[in-house]
Amino acid sequence: VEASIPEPQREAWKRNQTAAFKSSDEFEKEVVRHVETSLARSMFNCDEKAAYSATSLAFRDRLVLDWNKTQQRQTYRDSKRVYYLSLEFLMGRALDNAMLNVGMKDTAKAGLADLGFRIEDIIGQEHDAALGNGGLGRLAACFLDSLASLDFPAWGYGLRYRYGIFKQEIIDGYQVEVPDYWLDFNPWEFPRHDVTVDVQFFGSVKKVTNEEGKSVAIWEGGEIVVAVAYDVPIPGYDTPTTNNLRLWSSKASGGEFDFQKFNSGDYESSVAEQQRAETISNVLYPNDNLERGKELRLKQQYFWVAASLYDIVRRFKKSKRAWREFPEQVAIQLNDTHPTLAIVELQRILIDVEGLEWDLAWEIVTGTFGYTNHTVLPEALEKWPVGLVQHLLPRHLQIIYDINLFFLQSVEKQFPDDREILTRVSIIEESQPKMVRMAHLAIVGSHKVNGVAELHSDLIKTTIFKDFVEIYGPDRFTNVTNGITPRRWLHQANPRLSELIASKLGSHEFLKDLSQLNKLEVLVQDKDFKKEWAEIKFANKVRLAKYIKETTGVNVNPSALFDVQVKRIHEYKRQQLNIFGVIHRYLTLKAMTPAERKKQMPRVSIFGGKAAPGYWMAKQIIHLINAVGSVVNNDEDIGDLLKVLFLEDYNVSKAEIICPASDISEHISTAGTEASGTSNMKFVLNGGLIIGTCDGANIEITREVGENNIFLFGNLAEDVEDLRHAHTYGSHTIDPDLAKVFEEIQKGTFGSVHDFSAMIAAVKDHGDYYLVSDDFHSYIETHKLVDEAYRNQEEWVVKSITAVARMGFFSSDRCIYEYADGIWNVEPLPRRD
Ligand code: 8GP
Repeated sequence: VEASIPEPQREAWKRNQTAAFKSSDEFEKEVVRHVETSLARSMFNCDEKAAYSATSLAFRDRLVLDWNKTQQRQTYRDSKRVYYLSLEFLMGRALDNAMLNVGMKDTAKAGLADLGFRIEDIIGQEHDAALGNGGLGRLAACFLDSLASLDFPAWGYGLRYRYGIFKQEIIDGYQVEVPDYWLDFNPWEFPRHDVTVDVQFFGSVKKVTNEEGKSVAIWEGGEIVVAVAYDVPIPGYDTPTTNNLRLWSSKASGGEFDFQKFNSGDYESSVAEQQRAETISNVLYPNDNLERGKELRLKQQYFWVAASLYDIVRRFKKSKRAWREFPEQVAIQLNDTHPTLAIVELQRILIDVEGLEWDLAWEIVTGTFGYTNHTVLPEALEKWPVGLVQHLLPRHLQIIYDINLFFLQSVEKQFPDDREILTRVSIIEESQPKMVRMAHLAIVGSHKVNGVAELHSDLIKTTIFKDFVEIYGPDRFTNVTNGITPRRWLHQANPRLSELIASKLGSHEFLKDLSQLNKLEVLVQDKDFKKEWAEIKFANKVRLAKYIKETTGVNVNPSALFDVQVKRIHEYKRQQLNIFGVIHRYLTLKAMTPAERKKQMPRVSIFGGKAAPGYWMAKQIIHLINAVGSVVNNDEDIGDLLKVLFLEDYNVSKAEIICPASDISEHISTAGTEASGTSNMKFVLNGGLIIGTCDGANIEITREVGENNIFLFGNLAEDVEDLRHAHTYGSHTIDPDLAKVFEEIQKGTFGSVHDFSAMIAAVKDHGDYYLVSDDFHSYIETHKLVDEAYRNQEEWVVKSITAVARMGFFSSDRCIYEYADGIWNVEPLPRRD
C-alpha cells in the first residue's frame, strides 16, 4: 500500500502502460530490442542461443502483464486459493508452451523467419527445467498447466535447485551422471530479492509463562538460513490467467560473508557459512520411489515448507480475517509426504506465534491440508529418525509428540481392547532408532488422503493404511486418477495430429474439454481420415528415426514396429522383463531359416530412462540393454528385423519426440506396484497402443478404450502375494524360454557375464520378487499378438483412432476439477470482461 502511486499521478501511468505485442512486426521489435539491450548484442553476433534468449524475454514480458493482472484480480477478489506443495516440478521447456498457450506461435514463427531463424531451431535451444525425477514431478507440472488453464487461483511452491536431475551419458554401455547446471541463463524466472523468509534450524526450546499465565514455548538459538523467492509465471491455455510457481533459493543470513573473518585473513571460513546455507537448495535428490533418509534432504524439506507457509500465512493475514476462516481461504495439497512438516509448522505458527488454543489450531490445520500418496513401495515411504528431527527441529518434534499423543488417545478410546493397533498406527515407530512415520503424520493432519488411480487407492485402503480406514472411516480416503495436460502432450508434442483433430471437430476446444475427442469415433470408417492419421504416425516415426540416427548412429526402418519403454529404470517397472523378451526374440530369429525370417515383422525396441546413481541393479539393466543392442544391431542375419536402442538422457523434451512416434509402448510393472503411471496416457493419446499389466491406470485405460484396443498380460495384483510366498517356500521353476535366455547371457553372448549374473540370480535364486518368470510366457505370447495385429494396418489404425477418441478421461483438467470439488472446495476465478 505504501508503494501505491497517488491518484493524481496515476493518469500518467495509465497513458504509459506497457502493451503486449499483437503482430509479428511488434514481436520482431521486441526481439530486436532484447537482443540489443537485454543481451547487449546486435545482428552481427546474434546466434540461435541469443535469438532464443531474446524470444523468451519477449514472451516473458507478455506473460508478466497477464500475470500481474491475474495476481491483482486474485488479491482483490480474495477468494480461496490452492497451494500445491511439491519438491519436484518437472516442467521441461517453457518457450513452446508459452507461445502455444497465449496463441502466438504462428506470429512468432513468422517474426523469427523474418529475422533469419527457424522457430524449431530456436525452441531447440532451451535447456529443460528438470526439477524432478519422474512421474510425481511431471504430474505436478501438468497440474500447474491445468490449474492456470481452468482459471483456478493457485500457486505452486517448490525449491529452486541449482542442479536438477543429472544428465545421463552412456559410456561403453554404462550410465554416467553429469551435473545438470541449468541456471546459466534462465529467462523464465523473476528473482524477488525483496521477498525473503528467515528459516530457523537447530537451537532449543524454552517454556515460559506469559502475562496471561499461559505456558508458551519459545524456540531460540540455532541458525538462520534465508529463503529468497524466485517466481515463474505459469500461463494458462487460451485464457489470460497466469499463475505463479514460487521456488525458494537458500542463502546465508547476514550478507554475503563475514567481513570480519575476511579482513583477518580467514577467507575460507568466511565463505564457508555462505556455502553451507546455499547447499540446501543446491541439488535435487535423484531417487525415484526411494527414500535415503539424508539429513540434507530433511533440511530441504523444512526450509521449503517453512518459507512457503510463512508466505501463505502472510497473504492470509492481509485479508484481516479471523483464523477460523483459514481453511475457507487456503487449501494446501501435499504432493506425497515430502512436505508433511507443513502440518507441524502450521500448528506451530498457530499456537506458538499466534497464540491460538491447540484444538482450534488443529481444526484449522486438518481443514487446510490434503495429502496425495504416490506409492505403496515400502522403500519409498518416508521415515525420519527421531534424533535427527530433535536436533534439527526441536520444537517440531515436541509438537509431533503432542499430535501423536492426542491421536493415540482417541484411537485408544475407539478401540479399548486393541493394544496392537496403537503400535501399528503411531506416528512414532518404536524401532531402534525410533522413527517418525511421515505418511501417518500426513494422514492424521489432513482431511483427505488420495491415491492416484483406482487400483492404487483401493490398495492403500486395504494394505498400508488399512488401520486408518478403521479409525477415520472410508470418507477420509478417496481416489483421483492421474491425468496429463493435452496442451503439452498432444498439441505441442504432436502438432499435426492436433491440427487434424481440430479440423475434424471444427475447433481446438477439445484441448480444453478432452471428452470431445469422442466425436472422432464416427470417423473410424473414413478412408481419407485414416490415411492421414497413419501418415502422421509415420512422419513422427521418421522424425524419431532421424533423431536416433543423429544420437546413436544406428539406422532404423521407420516402417518397422516401434516398441518403446521410456521411464525411470526400476526393477518394479521391469525393463529387465522387456530386455529378456528382446533376447528371446533375437534367439527365435536366429534359429529361423532366411525364408522364415522374411515373414517376420521388423521391430525397433527403444529404451530410455535414468537409474538413480546409487541403484546398482538398475544400472546393470541399462548395461544389459546396451550390450544386447551392440550385438543385435550388428548381426547381419538380423538386419532390420530387430534393432535395440537405448536413448541417452530421457527427459521431458525428448518424451515430446518419442511419445508421438510409438506403435506400441510398454507399461509392464509387476501388478500392484505402479501407483498409476502417466506415460501410458501420453502414448495412447498420441495414437500408440500399449502392452501392459493390470496395474495402475492401465486398468482404467482398458475400461475406457476397450479390451480390444490394448494388450494386457500377466498375473493380477491379487495373486502377487501368493506367488511370492510360493517362490520362497515352494518349488520355484523358471519359465523354460526364460531359462534359455539366461543360458545365452551366461554363455557370454552379450559380454560381461559377471555384470549380468545378479539380474539372473534375482529371478532364479532370490525369490523373483518382481515375478519376471511368472509373467514371461504371457508377455511373449502377447507380443506375438502385437505382431499379428500390426500386420493388419487397416485394423491397427482403427484401434489407434478408437483409443484416442476414448481418452478424454485422462486429461489433467479432469483431475483438477475432481480435486477442486472433492478436496479443496475452490472455484475458478476467470476474468470478468
Ligand atoms: C510416481 C508413481 O510411481 C507413478 O505410478 C505415478 O504415476 C506418479 O508418481 C504420479 O502419481 N511416484 C513417484 O514418482 C515417486 O514416488 N517419486 C519419488 C521421488 C519421490
